[in-house]
Formats: sequence, C-alpha cells, structure tokens
Amino acid sequence: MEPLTRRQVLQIGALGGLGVVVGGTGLARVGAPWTPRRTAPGSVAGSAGQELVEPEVLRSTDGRLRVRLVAQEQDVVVAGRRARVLAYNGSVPGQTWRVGPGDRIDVRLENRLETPTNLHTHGLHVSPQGSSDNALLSIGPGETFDYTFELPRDHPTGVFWYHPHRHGYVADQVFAGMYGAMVVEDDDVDVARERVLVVSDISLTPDGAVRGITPQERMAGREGDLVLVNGQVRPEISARPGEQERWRVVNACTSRYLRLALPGQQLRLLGIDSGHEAAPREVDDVVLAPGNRADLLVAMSPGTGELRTLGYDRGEAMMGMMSGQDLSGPRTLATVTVTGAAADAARPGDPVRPARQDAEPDLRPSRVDAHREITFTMGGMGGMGGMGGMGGMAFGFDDRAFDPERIDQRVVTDSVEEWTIRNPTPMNHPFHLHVWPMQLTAVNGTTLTDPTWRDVVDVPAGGHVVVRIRFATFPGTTVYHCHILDHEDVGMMGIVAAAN
Ligand SMILES: [Cu+2]
Repeated sequence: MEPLTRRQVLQIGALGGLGVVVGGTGLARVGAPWTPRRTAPGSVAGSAGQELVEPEVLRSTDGRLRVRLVAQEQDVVVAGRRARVLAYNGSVPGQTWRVGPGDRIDVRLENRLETPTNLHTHGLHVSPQGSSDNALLSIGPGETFDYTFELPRDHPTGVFWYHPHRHGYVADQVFAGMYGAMVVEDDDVDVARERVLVVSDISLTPDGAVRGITPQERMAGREGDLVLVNGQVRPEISARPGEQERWRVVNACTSRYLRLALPGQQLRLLGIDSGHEAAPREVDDVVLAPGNRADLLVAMSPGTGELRTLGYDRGEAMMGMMSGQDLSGPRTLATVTVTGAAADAARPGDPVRPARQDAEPDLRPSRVDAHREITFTMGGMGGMGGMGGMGGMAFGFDDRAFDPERIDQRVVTDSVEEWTIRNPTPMNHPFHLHVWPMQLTAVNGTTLTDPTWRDVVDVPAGGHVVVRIRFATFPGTTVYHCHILDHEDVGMMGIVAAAN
C-alpha cells in the first residue's frame, strides 16, 4: 500500500496525452478460447433468453461481515461466453454484500492484477481515512490490504456498490468487470421476492478479451457494445401475476446513462441512492446516471414485456463534433414474462411503509455556513503542461486537473455548505461526492419541491445544479469527481478535506 503521488498522476496524464488506443488494463489479448453458447435465432448474444442469475450473497452476522476479495484477471462467463475479464472473486458482477446500519465490514483485498487498484464503498457514509473508504490509497500488484468499514448506527438504508477507485485505472478496471452491489437493509417492505440487478456494459473482442478504446471514446466516456444485467445479455425475468417484487438496480456502467422503463408493468420508486421517497411513487421511467442506484417496486401483471433503457441525451464531447457514437441510446436490458396462476401471497397496491432511514434531515431550513462554486472544465486549460490532457483536451474542475497533493476545498466538520456546480461544457457530467450525501435543491434554476438526496448528481450540459451538504461525523480527506470514469481518470477530480 502506498499513497498516490503527484509523479504517478503525471505519468497517467502523459499516457492520456499520447492518445493510446488500448487502455491501461494490461489485458491479455490471447489465450482465452472463444466458446459461444448456442443462441436462439435473432438473439443478441449468448445469454439472451436465459433466466436471470443473481450474484452470490454475503450477509453479515452479529453485526459483522468479513469478505476476502480477490481481484484477478481470469476467464469468466460474461454475456453467455467465456471472456478474459477483471473480476472480484471470479464473478461478474462480484458478490452482493448485505449488511445493516451499525455493522462493520472487514475486507481483505488481494490485488492479483498487473495494475494498482483499491476499493471504494460507493455511497456509504463511513470514514474516508486510514483503511476505511480511502480513495487515495494505492494497492500495488501482488499486495494485500485490510479494509475496515464501520457503518454508523443511523446509516441510511438502501442499495450501494463497491468498485475500484485507483486514479488512472478506474474506468479500465470497472469496464473490465470489477463491481458488486451492497445493500444496507431495512425490514419494511413486504414483497414476493427481491432482486439485485447490476447493470453494466463491456466490449469484447472476437477472442474474448476486453476491447481497448480510442481517444475519442475516452473523451466521450466509453460505452460498451454489450449492456449486461448481472453479467448477462437480455436475461429473462419470470414472475406470476399479482406478485410484487423489489428491484435494487445499480448503474455500474463506466459512462452510460440509463433511463429505465418497464412498459406494461407498474413501477414504483422507493428511492434513489440513499434518498427515500416519502411514499412509493409511481413512475414511467427512472434516470440513473453512472453510479446512481434505484430501489423499485414492481407489480407484476400478466404478459410479456421488456425492461428497457429508453435512451438519454448526454451531449457530445465537442460541440458540433459527430463522434459517430450512439451515446446512451435505447437498449433492451431484460425480458419480463409474467404467467401462471395468480399468486395469493401477492398484494399489489398494498400500502408499503416507507423505508426506515433517510440520509439526513432536510437541509433547506438550515443555516448555510459557506457557499462554494465548482465548475467542470474540459479544454481551454493552456499552461497545464499536458497534465490531465488528452489530445488537446484537458479535464478537471476550475481549470485544474486532479493533483493528489493539493486540497481543493477545505470544509468544517458538521458545517452545512451550499455548492453550486456549473457545467459550461457541451456534455452532461455526473458529479459524485464521497462519504457525505448531497441534497439536490435546484437544477438549472428550478427549485425542487421534495427533499432529494443523491450521491451522484447529473449536471446538465450548459447548466448548473445547487446542492446542500452537511459534512457530518467524519473528519478526513476524500474526493469529488465526474462519474464518467474516463473523465475522472484523466483529471476530473478534486480533493475535499474536512476538519474541525
Ligand atoms: Cu465527465
């Protein structure tokens, strides 16, 4: 283990500036046999039509979850075929961790990759210091590191996820398969079954390796050719009429926005990220920026339908430049078949008590201790010496690329701040703050009426958002960044330090 240094970051920036076509994963392009399964006519890929499989579940007992987490390049079945990916414990996605508020999670991370890595518990309100959710650690190839995450007793319930966060390698490692879901449980929703749906994307070469990307793809934020649900392409979800299910959906895509819809079935939103609706709210679709999660109730009506992303316009990397990429376009994610005898256990429309704990009390009536403005910047950063640069483009905040030795924002523990986050660029950027949830209060000047908690906030192209943050509980140093992970890797990240 070592702290990230300025020299390492400069090396990463230089790499970006060369416009290399293949990413830094060091993935082998040979050796993995390509063994497609027999596919149904017209199917997109091998796993279409197969029943949805869920990741293995690891559950805490007596307030404690111990996880041995091996990060390794290996052959794993993805999209119904053998592929050479980067995986946690040999599966894509990794195992689902289920814990409760107040629990402690001990993770022994073994890095068997050829590149450095680390571990981020996305959305958890835990310490950013030491061996907790410390995004500034670097665990080298061959090294092992023991993490401990202690959730406060009042930790919000909801769906979260874990993934690597070693600056310069994040997009390559997540894209290649390193992610898993975490659920901080409540006990308040009565459903026939609960499912975890980890949506991700990946591109595979004919020989089963993860495809490298072009500088243009990195600039826009890479999107995979295959969109996966729990590592499968268009799996089938089966239910009986009248059943009510709870779906925990994670957008683990490197850059792809999702606009989820399930035409023909009733979708009700319980919450997004650690934010909870006051009561389940019927929705036609749910937008998830990269990193966002949704907690949904689905009332199953007879028939066959599709879980789709309807497509989301997230702009273009350069004004007027036709990249030829269909960014975040419409896709079918899964098929849903509801047949058989009506389930008597099912009570669609039954009142469901709201989930137990919200992230924070509403901050709008609070006194604001400080105001801040943070601006996404792409390009126009002459004099940066190529740091964070990419073929003439430079990515950062406030005209500066990420520097692990520079503190960008100093805040006071337990103070309340209001941040205006501006995006003058021609594409949307999802703004993610570690450790402390953000209350979104306005988008492009329109004030939100309901308390809206997020840990990833989409900032529209040419627009701005206002969030309030209470820097509660934990002193320490952590990061905010763009959750288009290619952008983060080339410098769209800053450091926030909280101290008394
Ligand atoms: Cu971005």
